[in-house]
Amino acid sequence: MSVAPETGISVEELRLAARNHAMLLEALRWPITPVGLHYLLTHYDVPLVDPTSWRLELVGAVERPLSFTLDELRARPAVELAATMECAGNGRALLEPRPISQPWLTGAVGTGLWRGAELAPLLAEAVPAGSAVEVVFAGLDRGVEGEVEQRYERSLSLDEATSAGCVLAYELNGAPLPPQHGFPLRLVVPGWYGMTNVKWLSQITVVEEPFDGYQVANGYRVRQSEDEEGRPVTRMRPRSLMVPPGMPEFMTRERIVDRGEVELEGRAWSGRAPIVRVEVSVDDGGTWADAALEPDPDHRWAWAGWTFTWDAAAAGSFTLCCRATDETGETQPLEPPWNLGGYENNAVQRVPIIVR
Ligand SMILES: Nc1nc2c(c(=O)[nH]1)N[C@H]1C(S)=C(S)[C@@H](COP(=O)(O)O)O[C@H]1N2
Ligand SMILES: [Mo]
Repeated sequence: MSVAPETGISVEELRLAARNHAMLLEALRWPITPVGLHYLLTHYDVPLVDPTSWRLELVGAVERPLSFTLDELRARPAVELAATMECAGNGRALLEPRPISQPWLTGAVGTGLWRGAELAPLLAEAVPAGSAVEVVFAGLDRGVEGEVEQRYERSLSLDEATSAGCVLAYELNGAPLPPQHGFPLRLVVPGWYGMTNVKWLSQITVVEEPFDGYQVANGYRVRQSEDEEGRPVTRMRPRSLMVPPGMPEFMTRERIVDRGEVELEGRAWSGRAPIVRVEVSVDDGGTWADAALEPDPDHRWAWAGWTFTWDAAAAGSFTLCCRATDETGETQPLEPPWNLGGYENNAVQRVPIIVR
């Protein structure tokens, strides 16, 4: 991963940004993100998959290797899971110097209603060997990254794979998965950053040594330089976003509202622990006041809504911010800690606004 001195966005970054779109922030109004508005991130190409010949293989260090057709998976007991998913690189383009990769601002997030078969009982039926340590999930997409040709693959510890509530999803928001979100099957790991939610899933391999594939050993590590081993990116840090209030100016997208009470609203999530507090600042993080938080206890893994009434009594220019705190006590920072890959930037969102 290279790092840009503070120059403009390159054609390569623009090419990535035009393929991998963010969620429009006004879509925070929906508790479940409409499919076309969910963010999208695909490292290589979206594969064309023939669902009649496709199989999910569960192999490796297991007593009983298993193979499923799509119909066989659909015939198993189904679960439905509302889960917020955020790309680990969300906020990358706001770091200085800018790590060169998909140049996300703040919108690489969405909440899907995923339906599918639970992973844990499938693993239990295969009976992992006593020496098994991890489970590797492989997609059908291929590419070259960091000069390594690979399929997109990520691993989880056997413990996490059986206890995290993972779902092998074949539906999103009540319809079969669309091609770009992983048709015919994807892994959904509630609470983890997006990279672990492997799309176009075709093989699950139980292994007896820690997996050292590119997306685990090289990608998605928090480190300051290439020679550092760093630590792996795992669960989503607390974050909140607001629906941009009022109306935008076309080019700058600066917000414009009329004087008086302004209803602010947004969503907050953390993959580590439930959100316990959201605060709003109308003076660029100088002072903070509590927002009303509306978590949905039935959907722990989906973002929680929040609202705040701002009495915008005086005309002028303001910077609105929001910040979330989860039950571990972790709060979003005002300034993002930098790392080479530009991961886990959960710094508070800043929304410039003119009151007229
Ligand atoms: N097979 C495969 N799975 C993948 C990816 C990929 O490129 N290939 N991208 C990952 C990353 S980095 C993210 S953030 C999420 C994005 O999921 P979405 O495009 O459905 O929003 O998928 C993950 N799963
Ligand atoms: Mo991602």
